[in-house]
Amino acid sequence: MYRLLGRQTSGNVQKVIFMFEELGTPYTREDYGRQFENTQTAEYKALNPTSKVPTLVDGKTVIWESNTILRYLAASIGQHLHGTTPAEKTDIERWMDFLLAAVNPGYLAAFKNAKLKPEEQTAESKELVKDLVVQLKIVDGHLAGKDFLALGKFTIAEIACAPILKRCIDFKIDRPALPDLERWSAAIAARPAFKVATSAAPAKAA
Ligand SMILES: N[C@@H](CCC(=O)N[C@@H](CS)C(=O)NCC(=O)O)C(=O)O
Repeated sequence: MYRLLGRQTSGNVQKVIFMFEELGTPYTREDYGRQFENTQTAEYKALNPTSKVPTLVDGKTVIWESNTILRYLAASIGQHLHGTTPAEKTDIERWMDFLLAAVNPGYLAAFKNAKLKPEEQTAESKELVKDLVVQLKIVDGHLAGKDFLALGKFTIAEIACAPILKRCIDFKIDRPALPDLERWSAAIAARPAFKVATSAAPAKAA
């Protein structure tokens, strides 16, 4: 049985729950991170030296970095959610990498700023949020006339990107309408597996 370690409120943990629920694969999830204060222990660090969540344990194999976990699960049990050829795979994976490299800095800044008054927000964080809008416009432009990020089908690009991009859309930030991104996000959010991933369900017993 796969063991997923990570609190459900984490967008990166939600990606992995979303994947398992799409696959219909049995797994257990245990609450780790933030308020559970259990990721700085030697035991957890031996599994994941970053002390971040998620971590996936598959027998003797331990995987961390949410997008790497998705690639691992796709290769192991979810080939239909990935491409077949190297060219197909790169079409999918570039959006996963783009999420981490280009979207994530502004996403984290907007996430932190949402809890602060405007006067408490740093100039640097405001610049990052402006850049987030630039990145979201790129995704919006890419999705014009398309239902999916890559290959014309639902893939691990959607599983990696949707939990985070939905939060970006929901932030109260200064941005134009992003109709194609919003349409795509609403369609992915309507999937039962996404609803399970983003609901506040307690951890299943390990
Ligand atoms: N790039 C990593 C980021 C992991 C990460 O930053 N996780 C956050 C939650 S989204 C975390 O562990 N925060 C500290 C905590 O929950 O204790 C991944 O995608 O897995």
